[in-house]
Amino acid sequence: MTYRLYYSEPSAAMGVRAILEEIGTPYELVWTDISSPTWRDPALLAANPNGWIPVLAWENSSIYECGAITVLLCDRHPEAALAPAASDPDRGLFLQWLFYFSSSIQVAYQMSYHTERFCAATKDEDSVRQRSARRLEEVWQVVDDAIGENSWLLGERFSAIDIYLYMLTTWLSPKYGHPVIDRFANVQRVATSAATRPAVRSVFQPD
Ligand SMILES: N[C@@H](CCC(=O)N[C@@H](CS)C(=O)NCC(=O)O)C(=O)O
Repeated sequence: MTYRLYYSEPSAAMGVRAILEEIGTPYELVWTDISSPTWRDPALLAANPNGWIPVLAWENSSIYECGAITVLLCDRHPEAALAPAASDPDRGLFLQWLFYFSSSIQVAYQMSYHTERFCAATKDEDSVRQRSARRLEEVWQVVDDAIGENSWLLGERFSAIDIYLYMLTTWLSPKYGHPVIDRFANVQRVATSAATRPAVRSVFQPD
């Protein structure tokens, strides 16, 4: 069985690809053009009517949403030890950060990068853009405080959400008025450690 990942660079699909690399399972990339604000490949729209990547397909199934794909891959490949099992005391925290990343942090980035989707009138876009930059400060501060002196989000145990965290830090952009990562020393430490893992490096900093 080979997974198929609807993919583009840079994009949210890169975190899923790094997880597939960590697992070491066969996968194919379906290179997908998301550059146009209006046009999407019908094959992508059939798999995800939102027109977003990532989409993960396998056998006769496919799903979208980074968070859902992360849980699915971790659960289908427990041998990779990328997530606490359902009965593990750390499972709750794993899910908490995964949902926080996709529902709070990713949305704050969307407010910055796709401001028009959050405004009824063009005149409001600057206000939303500025607020989203401040919102990113707020949400990253929450993560930074929670990490404290830990090595990873789950303490001393690496998991798939550390890859997700790293990917999200790569989206911080001074051009959009976002805070610099140095403001969040604990987040930066986890991101730097995640980035040095061979699987992650092979996706985000290929030779
Ligand atoms: N909630 C979705 C968001 C995915 C997302 O925003 N993907 C971006 C790439 S980074 C995309 O496809 N953007 C195209 C668009 O927004 O039209 C997820 O977590 O998978």
